[in-house]
Formats: sequence, C-alpha cells, structure tokens
Amino acid sequence: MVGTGAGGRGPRPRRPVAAGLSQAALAERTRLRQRAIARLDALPSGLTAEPLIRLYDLMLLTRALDDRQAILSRQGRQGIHLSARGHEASGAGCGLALDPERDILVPSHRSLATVLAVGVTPEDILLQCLSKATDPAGGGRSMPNHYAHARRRVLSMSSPIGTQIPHAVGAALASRVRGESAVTLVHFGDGAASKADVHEGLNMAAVHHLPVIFVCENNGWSISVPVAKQMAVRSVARRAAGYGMPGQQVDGTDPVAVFRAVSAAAERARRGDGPTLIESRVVRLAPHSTDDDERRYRPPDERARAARRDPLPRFAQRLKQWGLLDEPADAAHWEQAKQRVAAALAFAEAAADPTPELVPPDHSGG
Ligand SMILES: Cc1ncc(C[n+]2csc(CCOP(=O)(O)OP(=O)(O)O)c2C)c(N)n1
Ligand SMILES: [Mg+2]
Repeated sequence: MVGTGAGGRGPRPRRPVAAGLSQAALAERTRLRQRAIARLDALPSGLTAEPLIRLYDLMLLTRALDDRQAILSRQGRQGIHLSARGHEASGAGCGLALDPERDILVPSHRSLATVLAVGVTPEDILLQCLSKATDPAGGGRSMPNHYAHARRRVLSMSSPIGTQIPHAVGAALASRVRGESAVTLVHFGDGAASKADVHEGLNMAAVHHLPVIFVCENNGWSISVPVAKQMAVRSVARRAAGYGMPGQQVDGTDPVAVFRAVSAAAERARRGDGPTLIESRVVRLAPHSTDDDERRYRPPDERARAARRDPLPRFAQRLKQWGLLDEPADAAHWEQAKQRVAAALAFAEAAADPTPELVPPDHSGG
C-alpha cells in the first residue's frame, strides 16, 4: 500500500532529483544502471544453469573431502595430506571439460576436483587414504593424493614431480597410434615446470601434434620456494611460443574461465591441431602438506591476499548474482557435500584391510 495514496495518506513524496542532473541525464543514468544489472544477471554465454551448479557442487565436494582428509591425517589415520584448497575451481573446470568416457587424465597431487569430475568417487579416495584392500589406486599400498583409477582413465601419478609429463605425452601418442579420439590432460605445478621432463614432454607433443592439454596450476609456491625464485619469466604460458604451441593464462579461481579454456584446447586437440599449454593461476590456501608449517616462510599479508581469492565464496557470489543460488540453497548444497563425504567415510571405514599376502615380497621385510 505504500505510496499508492490509499488509506487517506497523501502521495509518496518524490525523491529529490540529483543536484544538477537534467531529466535526460537521469534517464540515461537509469538506463546504464539497468544495463549493468542485466549484464550481471546474464549467464556466461553458451552455459546453462546446470553445468554452473555442477561446477559449484564439485568445488564444495572437493573442499568437504579435502577438509576430512586433513582431519584424518591429523588423527594419524591417513598419512600425509596435500591439500587441494584453492585449486577447486581450476580442477572442476578442467574435469568438466573432459569427456570421461574417452579422455585420459594424468593428475598431480592437487587434482582432487578433477579426479572427482571424471568419476572417481569419494569412496575411492577414502579407501586409498585409509589403505584399504579395495583401494582402486593401489590396493592400499600407495600414498594419499597419488590418484589413479584404471576404469576412469586416470593414470597413476608418481611422486617425483614433473615425471607425469612424459607419461601423459606417451599416453597421447598411444591414443594416436590406436586411432582413438582421446585427449590427454596433465596437471603440474609451477615448481614442476622447472623440471627437464616438462621441457621434453612439451617439445615432443608439439613436434608430433599430439592431443595433450598441459595445465600448469601455478599457485605461486613450490613448498617454500616462491615462484619468483623458480623462474625468471612472469608467465609459464609464455613458454608455449618457444615450443610452437598456443599458450594461455587463465584465472584459476574462476571455474568458468578454466572450463572454457580447457574446452577450447580439447576441441583443438581432437581436430588434430595439437597440444595447448594453459597456465591456471590458482592460490594455495593451506600449507604445502600436513607436514609443513608455512608460517616459517610465507608472509602473513601474502596468505591474507590468497585467502581473499578463495574460489568458493567468489563463485557463490556470482551464482547469486545470476539468480542461481541464495543463502538457504547454498547451505543445502554444503550440507549435501558434507553428508556425501560422511557416507563415503563410513563405507571406507567398514572396508577390509589388505591381507599380508597382498604385500609384495620385497616389502615384507623377509
Ligand atoms: C623430483 C622431486 N623433487 C622434489 C620433490 C618434493 N616435492 C614434492 S611436492 C613439491 C613441490 C611442487 O611444487 P609445484 O610443482 O609448484 O606444485 P604444488 O605442490 O605447489 O601444487 C616438491 C618440491 C619431489 N616430489 N620430486
Ligand atoms: Mg606450486
């Protein structure tokens, strides 16, 4: 009823006209404001609500699982944990751009969101963390965060950083020889980018136009070594020109930007146009591992800056602007992720431990 003049009240008083503005200028200001609001509300072109919510759910599931793993590690029930905090948007964007039925993923130790995106389940992850006999990555014999899943086409990563690059190039070459249309995506960090394996792999993939997507998730740190002491150039993506392939830098805290860049690279690779190097600028929102005290080397203001780029609240904010999320729905999505992890943990806890016969003779101490 306010402002209608009903109920004996007078007409609503007009808001004062902004000083010095003509009616035409005011109308123009209103038009610009409405256009800005419409732009905020518009979904990114080519994307419907469904994949955007899937990206967010994946990011939440990754964070919830990651947090649980950190607790398990502190409880002494899981070994070391290398957190994916800050890499969720990049990982989800990479994973949803792949075709899980035919593409190959060669992960790094921070690829949790990507392995979940291509169909590895939280149960699979926790079976590995708790070293259970049915752990699909290695029957309970490999370290946490060393992702592998044959059925999901996730190659086993090995601990020496950067060595997964030649493995990925070999997998892509094998796809080519078999006449398959698979694309291989490999993750590595800014520290690994200094390794000779990376140079060899990029060069070989470019020379042979292999269908590889190299994704360097640059979080600015290699344990305690800052990126400025790792490389003399400011961008890993720029190195692509030296190999003869396209290079692109993306905001790795924006899952849509990563999804688009990886989708374009996958199309290129499937067309037979060869590899792409993508540098995804992420943040490390946790110490390097549960064995690391980053306060000894990481300046507090740098940690605070990274925390402000946390991809989860940033993406939630955008979903709200697009009208796809509100506070109660956000709380429900979080709850769903936490319950999913709780159910997976209960399943993994109840699973059988490996029997001594499964231990290879050279590890049995005999
Ligand atoms: C060849 C080799 N050297 C050192 C290590 C120890 N190490 C494990 S992770 C890591 C840091 C890797 O940094 P980066 O590649 O930037 O990945 P991030 O951990 O930051 O995601 C190091 C040095 C290793 N695993 N392999
Ligand atoms: Mg790093």
